[in-house]
Amino acid sequence: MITLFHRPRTRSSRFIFLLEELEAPYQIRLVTTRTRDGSGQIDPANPHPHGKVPAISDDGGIVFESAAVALYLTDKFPKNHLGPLPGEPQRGAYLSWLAYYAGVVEPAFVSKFMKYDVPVGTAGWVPVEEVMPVITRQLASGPYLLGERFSAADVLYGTSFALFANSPLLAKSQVIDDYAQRVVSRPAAARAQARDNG
Ligand SMILES: N[C@@H](CCC(=O)N[C@@H](CS)C(=O)NCC(=O)O)C(=O)O
Repeated sequence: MITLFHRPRTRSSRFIFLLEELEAPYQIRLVTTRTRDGSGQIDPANPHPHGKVPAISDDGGIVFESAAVALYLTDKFPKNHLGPLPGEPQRGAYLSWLAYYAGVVEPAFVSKFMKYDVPVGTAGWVPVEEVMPVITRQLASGPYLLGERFSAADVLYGTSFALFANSPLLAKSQVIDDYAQRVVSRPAAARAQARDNG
């Protein structure tokens, strides 16, 4: 049984979406986290080393960080084909998009939000303005990052772009808007929404 350490309306919400897609057995453990306004506290029950969400426990084994949690879950629950397994042709692409999300996409958006100039050539990531054309080009070859195949990578990217839909952080793009809508209009997303408060 998977336990998802979760705070509503945060990065852990999309893991309810993923668990619903996977039809995996899971329970939600609500935790508190620190918040930007300083009102929240790390919850000692949360196994994430910085008290962030998401984290999961699987019969005592702990997995933290969104990309790792996504990969762990799609490997463990392969029935609905949410992630190519070792040996499948798209495995490398899948791992790349997950790692790119954690190592490039998120830092790029946070840099922009903080109005930091990305020290290109030094930082391991690049500005949002370099990231988005890569993703848009990728989506030209299919409705999802892996072409015709919907995967957990789309849960990460699609929910993020849906969140930024009206934000100045994300330049208007029909391709990205359509993609985000395609992802968040899936029935599992609605089921996840209904469980977001635990
Ligand atoms: N790198 C982490 C980021 C997780 C994260 O920052 N989650 C936020 C909620 S959206 C959080 O727990 N914040 C509390 C804190 O920063 O202490 C991941 O990708 O899973």
